[in-house]
Amino acid sequence: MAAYEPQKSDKFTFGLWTLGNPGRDPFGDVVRTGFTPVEMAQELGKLGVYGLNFHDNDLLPFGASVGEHDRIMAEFKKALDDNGLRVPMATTNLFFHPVFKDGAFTSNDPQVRAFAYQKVMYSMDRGAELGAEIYVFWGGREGAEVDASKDAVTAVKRMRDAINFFCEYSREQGYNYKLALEAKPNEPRGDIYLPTTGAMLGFIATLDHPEMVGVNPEYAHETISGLNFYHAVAQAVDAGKLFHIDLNGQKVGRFDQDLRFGQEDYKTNFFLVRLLENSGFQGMKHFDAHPLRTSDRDDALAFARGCMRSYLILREKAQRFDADPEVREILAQIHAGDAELEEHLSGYSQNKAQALKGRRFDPDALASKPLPYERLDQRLFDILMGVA
Ligand code: DIG
Ligand code: MN
Ligand code: MN
Repeated sequence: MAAYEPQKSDKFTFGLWTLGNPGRDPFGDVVRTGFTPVEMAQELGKLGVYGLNFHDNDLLPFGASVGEHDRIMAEFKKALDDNGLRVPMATTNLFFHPVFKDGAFTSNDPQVRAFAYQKVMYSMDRGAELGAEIYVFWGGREGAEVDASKDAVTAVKRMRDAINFFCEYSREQGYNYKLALEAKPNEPRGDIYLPTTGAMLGFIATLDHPEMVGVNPEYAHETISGLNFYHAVAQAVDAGKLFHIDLNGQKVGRFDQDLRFGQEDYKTNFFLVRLLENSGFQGMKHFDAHPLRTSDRDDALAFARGCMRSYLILREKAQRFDADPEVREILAQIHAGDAELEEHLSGYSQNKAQALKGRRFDPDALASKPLPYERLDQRLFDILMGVA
């Protein structure tokens, strides 16, 4: 097996909108013919990809008849079967059609909110037909440019009503969905409600069925906020809420670039991959990204190969780092524990409180303990750059 060749066991997945992207941007027209769902199944099936994901309208054209949708579903199912691919995740496009210009679940118009509910239920039905087990909600239009137009507390309540409704719908239909909420701070709206993964974790606690709902953090979205994506994912892992993840690349302070995974910031991606691997994450390694506008169809396939290759290289670097003698020596030094004292720091008791209150510390001696973080970080750099 050649090095860095994706395997089904790696569970790499792509959204239909990734290679389907024709390269249009707010300042320029399409530059290439996007891959159709069947072409994606054929091309990505050859690359060891595990599955394809979709928004309803990536596959089923908005406004087409149910009969036409049935025909397309049958064709797509055959392509999936012929190429050994699954559909682990589905989601709804609640952001492209003008009807959602002021939100879907948070729209001021109850008819728009009701239409969004209808669209989600139909899309959940179709996703279940394809075997999807994760249902993602990204509220791209759930936001505001004019806060006078909408009470922000009412907006959160409407989001909660919607997610509670779809939890009940999934249970009543007997679907095996786990719902994954995806945060983004802005774009396309001036400000989007529930803007970070942390905000989503707080929101989930207010739901009727919090056990059914987790998060789908996206690298670009936390990075747009200037946050450390590795830290955001770590909190989701700790909470048992990392149900799905959107992997891509992003520069800080830019619009949502959805770049190839690993294209920017190798170090954060290193710690992210190390966390996913060492925490035993069993979910999909999903790429929510698209080829550069400068890419033709051949280079678009290089984008897909690159997303997976970058992950596999970083996985090997993480193993190399964890096994490195100098790294292990430094971590042993800085992680030197004190089992007896640490016993007092987790799980309250009156005895522990009294013991800590009465304990004598030498702050100056503690402050003088060496922390060779420069040496440690340089060692990581050497490993990432392939000179160690
Ligand atoms: C944007 O990053 C969102 C949409 O692409 C989709 O709703 C979700 C799926 O991963 N990510
Ligand atoms: Mn994005
Ligand atoms: Mn995403």
